[in-house]
Amino acid sequence: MGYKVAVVGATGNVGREMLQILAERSFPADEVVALASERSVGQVVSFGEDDELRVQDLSRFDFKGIDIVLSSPGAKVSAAFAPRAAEAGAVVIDNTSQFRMDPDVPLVVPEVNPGAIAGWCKKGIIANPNCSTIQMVVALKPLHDLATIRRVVVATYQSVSGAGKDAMDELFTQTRAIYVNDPVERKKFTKQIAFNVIPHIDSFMDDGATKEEWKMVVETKKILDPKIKVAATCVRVPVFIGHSEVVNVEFERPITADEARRALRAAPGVSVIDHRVDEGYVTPVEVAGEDNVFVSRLREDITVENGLSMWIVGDNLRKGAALNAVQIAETMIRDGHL
Ligand code: 11C
Repeated sequence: MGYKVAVVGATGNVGREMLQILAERSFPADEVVALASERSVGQVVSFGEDDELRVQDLSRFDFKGIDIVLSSPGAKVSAAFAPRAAEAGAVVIDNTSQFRMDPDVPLVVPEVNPGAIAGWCKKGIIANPNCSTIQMVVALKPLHDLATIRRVVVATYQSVSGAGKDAMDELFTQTRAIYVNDPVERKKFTKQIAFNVIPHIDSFMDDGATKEEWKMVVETKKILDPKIKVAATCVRVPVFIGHSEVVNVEFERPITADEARRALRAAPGVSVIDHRVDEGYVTPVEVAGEDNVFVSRLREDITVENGLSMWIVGDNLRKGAALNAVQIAETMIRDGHL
């Protein structure tokens, strides 16, 4: 017998990807329900190549009988519906920032801390980390196991799909407007995004960091190791899908680029494409639609003790969001939690 699955936020970028990935991976579901806010009710969303689902109203939906909820509706919506769904007996795997730092909610990347899933029963909720954190910790985990990471300095180059469908439209519309000499209109982004980069993702905090940067710091500590220091600068770039990161790491012990490459090649969820020639590295347009996190440009950094630099790229909608959530559900089934 299969599971009953509900996808919340089914009309959004991540919700659509969740439905696609459930179908693609033949997730053992007897029934899949698409839920969203009242204004999307009646819309039809694709489920795999051949099927379609009619969107139902989240606010009126009775979660009784649902086993697994995969959700990405926005933090406020999750705050309101997730406890209700968990109360009705479902496990909620939530992709928003709402529950990530709750000590009673595990924050999980299956390749990194699958053991944390056991804590799901405290609230019936598991949090999916932020996309820029996920792809970084997948690559850092095997290196941490090898030489113990002390400090990470990361700069991100994040695609507009992380900010939703409207943001993707804004990049397209602005790019077109510039080509045809129309006025450039801003809606979602605080500055022009076409042919530009914006060092600002999510809201500003009191210390001058943005919330996106703060998330990379605290989520890395919760998932990988509270002792790791992280300095992050998050930047939006005019790329549709795929986040990239320049990551500089300081370790406790010496580690060569060759050792790191070998460890990364053996690690789950990582592909190393690192040839020191033209085209011997990976860019975001090449990883859109891929499941793995890709590492290129690995090299020793001799300006610090035991330092390495690298370039990490991942599909932010897949491993950075929907795929990670589905993998959490798959791990729960494999390990007998469901
Ligand atoms: C972005 N990382 O690229 C964000 C999107 O906390 O889940 C995901 C925000 C979050 O804009």
